Amino acid sequence: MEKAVLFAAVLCVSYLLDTEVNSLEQEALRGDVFNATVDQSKETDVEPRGDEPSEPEPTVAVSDFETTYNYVLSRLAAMDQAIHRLNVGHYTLDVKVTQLLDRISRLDGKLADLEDTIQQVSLFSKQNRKEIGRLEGCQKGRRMSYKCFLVYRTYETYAGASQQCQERGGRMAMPRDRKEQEALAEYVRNAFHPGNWPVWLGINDLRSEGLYLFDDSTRVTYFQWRKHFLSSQPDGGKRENCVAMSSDDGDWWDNYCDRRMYYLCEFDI
Ligand SMILES: [Ca+2]
Repeated sequence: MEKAVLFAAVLCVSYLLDTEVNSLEQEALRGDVFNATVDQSKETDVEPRGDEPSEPEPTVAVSDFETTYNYVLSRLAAMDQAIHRLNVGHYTLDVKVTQLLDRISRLDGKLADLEDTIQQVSLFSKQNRKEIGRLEGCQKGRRMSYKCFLVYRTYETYAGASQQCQERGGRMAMPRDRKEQEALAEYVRNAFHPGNWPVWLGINDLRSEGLYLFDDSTRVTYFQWRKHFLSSQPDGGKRENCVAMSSDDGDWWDNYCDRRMYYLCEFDI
């Protein structure tokens, strides 16, 4: 009885061992196949084992690689062509930029010439205006032995009148003695008769109150202030620093310099 039980146990253990060994062999076999696949993917000249699939997997990998390789080559060729076209375009652009710079340089030269011409024309224009002003002053105005007076019937401040006279080639009227004062008074009276208008002379005490200077900064020595018991001049103090002549009697009045009125210019003969 004991022998029978022992024999059964030995059979059972033997069966279990066989089963386990078969299982291990199968696992080992799968491991070999896996290793062989990996090796063949690395080295294509290794022969596959007889009981394994021989061709598909390595062939597919090589084919993909070739396809990718060819694609990369074609892209490189396309890029090479694109770079060539860019180089050609760059060269063309460079030539055009050089041509454009040449044209701009020539235009700059012409523009400089044009500016010179405009400046010359402007200078001639100013000189002509002065020449015309001098001719007009002596043709239309009051001519004395060495200068001419002319009245202008446009409203200007003292400073504006001074500028206008100079642009016409003259200066503000500066009666320097009794003879000039009387000639100027007669001219202005006749010009506005029978009206009475104030007209700027080139006399002011802008620099120092009470110190009257002509517009060319020379000292005034002869005066023709209005003398009247109601309104003797000058009476404006520091508020009124520019001098005008009244056209009816030729007397002088001090006025606000910003007041706008007619003005007298004088011109050298
Ligand atoms: Ca004054």
